[in-house]
Amino acid sequence: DRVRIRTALLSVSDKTGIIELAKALSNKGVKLLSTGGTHKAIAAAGLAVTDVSDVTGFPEIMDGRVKTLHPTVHGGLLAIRDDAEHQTAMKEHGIEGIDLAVINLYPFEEVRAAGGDYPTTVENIDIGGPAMIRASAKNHAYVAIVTDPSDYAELVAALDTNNGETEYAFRQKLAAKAYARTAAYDTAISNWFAEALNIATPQYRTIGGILREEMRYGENPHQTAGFYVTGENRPGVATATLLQGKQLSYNNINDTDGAFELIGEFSAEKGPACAIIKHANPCGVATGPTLKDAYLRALACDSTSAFGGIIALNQLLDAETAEEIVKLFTEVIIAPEVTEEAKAVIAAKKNLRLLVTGGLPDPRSRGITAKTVAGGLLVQSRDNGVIDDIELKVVTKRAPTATELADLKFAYTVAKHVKSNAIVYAKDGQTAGIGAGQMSRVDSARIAAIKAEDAAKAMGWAQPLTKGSAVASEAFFPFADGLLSAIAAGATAVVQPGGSMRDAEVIAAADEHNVAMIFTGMRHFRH
Ligand code: 93A
Repeated sequence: DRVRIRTALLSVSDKTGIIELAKALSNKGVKLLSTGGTHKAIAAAGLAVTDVSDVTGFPEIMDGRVKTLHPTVHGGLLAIRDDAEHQTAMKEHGIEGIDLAVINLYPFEEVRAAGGDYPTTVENIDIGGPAMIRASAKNHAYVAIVTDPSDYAELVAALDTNNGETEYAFRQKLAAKAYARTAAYDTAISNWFAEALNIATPQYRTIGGILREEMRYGENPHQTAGFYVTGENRPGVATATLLQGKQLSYNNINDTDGAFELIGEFSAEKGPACAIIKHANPCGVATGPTLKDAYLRALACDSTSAFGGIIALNQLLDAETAEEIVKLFTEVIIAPEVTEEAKAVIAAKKNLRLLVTGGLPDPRSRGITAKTVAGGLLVQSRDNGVIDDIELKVVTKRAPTATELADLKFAYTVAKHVKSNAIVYAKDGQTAGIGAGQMSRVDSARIAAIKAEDAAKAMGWAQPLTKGSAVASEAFFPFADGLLSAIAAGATAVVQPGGSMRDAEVIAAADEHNVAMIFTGMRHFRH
């Protein structure tokens, strides 16, 4: 099951390490075939290399769209070497076996990420490359296929060890990687189309991505993990630049994503805003006259839980805010931009990770979310509903005041990013108490109220912020009990989707306490 490499075909867009590899192969007496640009680079290095056109007897045509799509190339890659009929066909048509293919594709993903225009992006869809990769990988019984420049060294080492031959197990492994590559490539293409055409229908989307990095471990140390990127052109944890601190962990990435998706709801014109996240749930969110105020107000909601959390900011992080943040142990800070002064402040905390995104995600943008279930994947379009776009319905005798309405919208926006069942109390653009992830809505309401009392004690406030607050429930109150619990905590205004069989009961309970309630008609379950 060992195969001597006599002929190799090199066709690469990313020319990293290709000359060194060509030299090593050449030194082993391997005949090199290559396409236009790759041929030029190898020949320029003074190595003997044959142009694929000389093998096919056909020039590269149509700006290179057709260069390797030829029976001589594909026959050379696909022929079963010890099959008599295949041998006859090879002789009859002058086909030479190709034992090694080194191919990487037109940089579709890079062009897409750089926001290339439509025709440029389309032109970067590689056809011949994936065809050769898939052909070589299918025929891994005889052909070695290398698609990743970081595997060149291992290939050369393997040839060194095995006297110019490749082993079956090695070729198998390379083939597996090759199909992972072409699958990821086509996934990127299909998702680019879905984005370009603004389609969120599952049939037009594929789930998958390119492995960006292997994590040290997953959610727990005994689990393996990797971070796959889909190439979506969206400011966030996948596209951010890590300015300092060690590699993000699995949990960091998950929490940071939650933090930044939440803060994306607060566009610049809404003024400074800050979200502090623990275990993918916010433990404090606030707006403020300055970013520092927003941070301190977010922190006040639950300063105990904020320890070791993730902090997301909706605008340029300045030194004053950074000075406050570094007083607390924080895992990650993520912001659209950071001043040089703020960078210097954060530099003092070596382990603190600082991520810069260059912008805020658009909460209205389409996209997909996915989760695994045993034997499958559940895929849905992003929850891109925004309360500002909803026609709100006042269902109680009393309508909310302007202040209450602002807080209702704020609370509802935060509740969208809290695991169900979610209850969020807010006052003056600051969360007062957050109840997350409970199996019962009443429990979420109660826990949020307890958290608000704890916060008042910790801050030395006369009373919790829930007194005179607005409260949001991300799904309807099935009974009046959850609402009554919120009213008992001091809420004077309520927002919820409505739609329960017992809406009338719930509305009556609100009216009885002179509480203003609005229905959104849009649920924000998050499980
Ligand atoms: O335009 S293609 O889809 N048609 C082809 O026949 C073909 N053959 C190789 N793209 C094709 N390639 C790709 O060209 C390879 O996958 C590689 O990315 C690139 C190398 O071109 P060059 O050697 O001219 O730089």
